[in-house]
Amino acid sequence: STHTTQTPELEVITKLKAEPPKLHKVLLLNDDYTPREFVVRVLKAVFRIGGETAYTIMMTAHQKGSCVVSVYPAQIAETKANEANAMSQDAGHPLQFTTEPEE
Ligand code: NFA
Repeated sequence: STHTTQTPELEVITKLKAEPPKLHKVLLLNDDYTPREFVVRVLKAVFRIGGETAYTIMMTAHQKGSCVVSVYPAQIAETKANEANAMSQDAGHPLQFTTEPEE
């Protein structure tokens, strides 16, 4: 937001613009133990990703070490990663999701 003094007599706000939300990526990290089908289940349930896309994201992380799942406003990204990590922990899998700021 920008605040500009227009005259000596009166400060005039010429512009009050909301900043765009800061976006964070959610990343899926590979591990050697979590079953592929469980990864796909979490992607579908938490991130509302369709089965074919979920399978492709899972395989990309499997082959490359990590994969961007989606990009959200920072607080939503954190919540989604926390939900996915809780699902994984509850099921006894080491599967991990992380977040990082978008470029
Ligand atoms: N690498 C896991 C396996 O071979 C599958 C996996 C993919 C795990 C993506 C985590 C992320 N069972």
